[in-house]
Amino acid sequence: MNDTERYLFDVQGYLHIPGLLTQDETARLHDAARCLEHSALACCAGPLQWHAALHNEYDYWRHPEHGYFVTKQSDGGETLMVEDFWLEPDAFDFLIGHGPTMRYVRRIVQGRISINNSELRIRYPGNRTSMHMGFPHGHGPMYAYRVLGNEINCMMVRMVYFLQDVPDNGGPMCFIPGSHKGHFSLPDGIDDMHDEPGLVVTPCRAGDGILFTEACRHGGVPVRNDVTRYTLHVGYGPYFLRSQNISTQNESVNVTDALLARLTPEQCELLVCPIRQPLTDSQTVSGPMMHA
Ligand SMILES: O=C(O)CCC(=O)C(=O)O
Repeated sequence: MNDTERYLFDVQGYLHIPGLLTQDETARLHDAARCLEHSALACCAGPLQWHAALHNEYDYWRHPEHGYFVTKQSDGGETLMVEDFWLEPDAFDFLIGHGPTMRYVRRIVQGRISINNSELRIRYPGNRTSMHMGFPHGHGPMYAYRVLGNEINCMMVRMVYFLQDVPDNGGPMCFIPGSHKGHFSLPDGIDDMHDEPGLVVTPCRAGDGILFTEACRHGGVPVRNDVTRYTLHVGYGPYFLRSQNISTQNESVNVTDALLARLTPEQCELLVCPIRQPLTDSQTVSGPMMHA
């Protein structure tokens, strides 16, 4: 992240990064995302296996072999969400500690960093992502945006990888720039995201990234063409933040022995911290980790 990018990130609360992934990486991830969609949909045909403890409005299925979580949500059209997508071997592994990404994240998260969130979002035609965060929710301790000692010092941030072109009508992300520093709630009576004052829609090309602080108000405008949108979302923050996936919020990050065995020690350190011990396979995939 150069000084101009840092300036923009500070002013806006997000940064559009063209060409973050190579063409080859993007194509491989897009193919892998579509394969994962098939196994995730098959998973959803099975019995319901999980009820998120903190968000009991979400029903989850868990892949019996690889251990990732799948949920479906409907806002207009449907979203299929696969949390901990890199538990599916092994096309996604290189994103754990991805050099170009880490060079951005290290400029805005200080000290030891870990990954706290990973989602494949599949947004079908008609679907939108409702606006969330901004003041006051985004100012909470886990999402805070601060500048300390002349350095940006964020809590949770997210990198989104675009695996295909997402034009204006393809359901791009949208932001309220500057809302990470806002002090007032959205005025009453605004029900449609397009009516939110200051909304900026961010169409992207395949391989682009968007980095944002969770403090910034954001969402995704409806998919109005007939193309399913595939994006990968990875959350980073100081090492002491626990999982920010909905399925395992504030618990340990969901890893399996199989995933850790194929990663480098540096990659493992991003997922597993001394005070954030992972649950082992025997505690997880076989069932005792299930919530009531
Ligand atoms: O991709 C979208 O449509 C919205 C993404 C989002 O809300 C998030 O990553 O937190």
